[in-house]
Amino acid sequence: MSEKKFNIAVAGATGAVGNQMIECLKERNFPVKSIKLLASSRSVGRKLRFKGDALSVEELTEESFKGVDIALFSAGGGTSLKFSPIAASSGCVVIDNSSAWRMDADVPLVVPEVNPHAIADYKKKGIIANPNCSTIQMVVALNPIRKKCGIKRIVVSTYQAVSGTGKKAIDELFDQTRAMINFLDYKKNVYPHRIAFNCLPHIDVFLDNGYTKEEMKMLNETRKIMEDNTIGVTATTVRVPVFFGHAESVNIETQEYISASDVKALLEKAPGVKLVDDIKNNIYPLQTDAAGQDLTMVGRIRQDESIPNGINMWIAADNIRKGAATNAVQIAEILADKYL
Ligand code: NAP
Ligand code: 3JN
Repeated sequence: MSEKKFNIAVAGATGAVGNQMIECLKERNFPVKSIKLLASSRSVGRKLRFKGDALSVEELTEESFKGVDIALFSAGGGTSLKFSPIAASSGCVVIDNSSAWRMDADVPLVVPEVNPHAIADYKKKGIIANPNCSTIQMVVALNPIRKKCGIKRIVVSTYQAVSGTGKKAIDELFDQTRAMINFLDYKKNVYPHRIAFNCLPHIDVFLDNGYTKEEMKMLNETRKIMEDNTIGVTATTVRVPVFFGHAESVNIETQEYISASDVKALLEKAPGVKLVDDIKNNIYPLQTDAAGQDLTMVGRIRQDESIPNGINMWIAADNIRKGAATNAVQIAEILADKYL
C-alpha cells in the first residue's frame, strides 16, 4: 500500500455491519487519516471506539461527505439510494453494502478474489457495490472451478444466520431461546414465525415468481460478478437459528468433467478459501468455526453421482465479515492502492 492516508466515513456505523466495518479498518490497518461515524438522528451523541478513541456518532446529512475520500455505506437501501449520489457528487467514492445499486450497469459489483478489475468502473458513478453475503461466499468458492472447467448450473440452499437481518434479529433469537428454555411466552417482532429452534425458508420479500428477493439476488449477482449471463442459478434461502456465519449446500454442473480430488486441489490454493475437508476425522466447515474470521471454508466436496459432470460441496463463511464488512474494506484497499 502507498503512504497516502484517507478521510473515511462509515454510514450506518451503529449497525451490525457498520460496527464490523470500523473493526475491519482497524484490524487491517487501513490508512485512515480521519474517520466520521454516521447514523440516523436516533444515534446522535452515541460514542463508538476507533483505535482507542471514543468518537461521537453524527447524523447522516447531505453535508456529511465534504472532504471525505471513501464512504462505506451500510444504512439500508433507501438511505443508499438517496445519499450515495450526494456523496459521490462531493468527490468521494461510495462502497455500498445494500442492494440499491448492485444491478446498475454503471456500478461495479465486486468480490476482490473474483473480479477486482471491475473496480476501475467506479469512475462512472462514483459508487461500487458490495454483493449480498450469500453470493459472496458462493462465488469465492466457485470461481476457481469456473475458471478451470466452466459452470453450467448451480443449485444452492442456504442456512443463514440471524445476524444477516441486523441487531434486532440477534436480540430476537436470544430472547426467544431464553424464553423457551424457561417455559415462558416469547415475542416475535422481526420474523413472521419463531426463529428459535426453527428454520424459515423465507429471506427478504416474496416475488411474483414464487422466489424470494434474496434468492433472485443470488442468480443476478452471480451472473454479474462472473461476467456470464448463461450460468443457471436456482436458490432456496433459509434462515436458521444461528447467530453468526452463513452456510450453503451447493451442487454444480460443470461444462467439462472435473474430479472431486481435483476440485480439492484447486480450492487448496484458491484466494480467500480454506479447504476444511477431512471426513475421516469428522472435519468439515462449521458456522461456529467460520464466524470471527475472513476465509470462506469449503468441505464435503464429492462427486454428484446422478449426472456426468456434477460436484457437491458445503460452504461456510462469516456473513458480517467476508459477507459484508471485510469485502467492503478489501475493495477500499484496492481502490486506495490502485486508483486514488
Ligand atoms: P442494523 O444493525 O439494523 O443497522 C442499521 C444501520 O443503519 C444503523 O447504523 C442505523 O442507524 C442506520 N440507519 C438506518 N436508517 C438510517 C437513516 N435514515 N439515516 C442514517 N442511518 C440510518 O443493520 P445491518 O445488519 O448493519 O445492515 C445494514 C444494511 O447493510 C442493510 O440494510 C443492508 O442494506 C446491508 N447489509 C448487507 C449485507 C450483505 O449481504 N452484504 C448483509 C447485511 C446487511 P441507527 O442506529 O441510528 O438507527
Ligand atoms: O439476510 C441476510 O442474511 C443478508 C441480508 C442482507 C440484506 C438485508 C437487508 C437489506 C440486504 C442485502 O444486502 O441484500 C438488504 C438490501 O437489499 O439492501
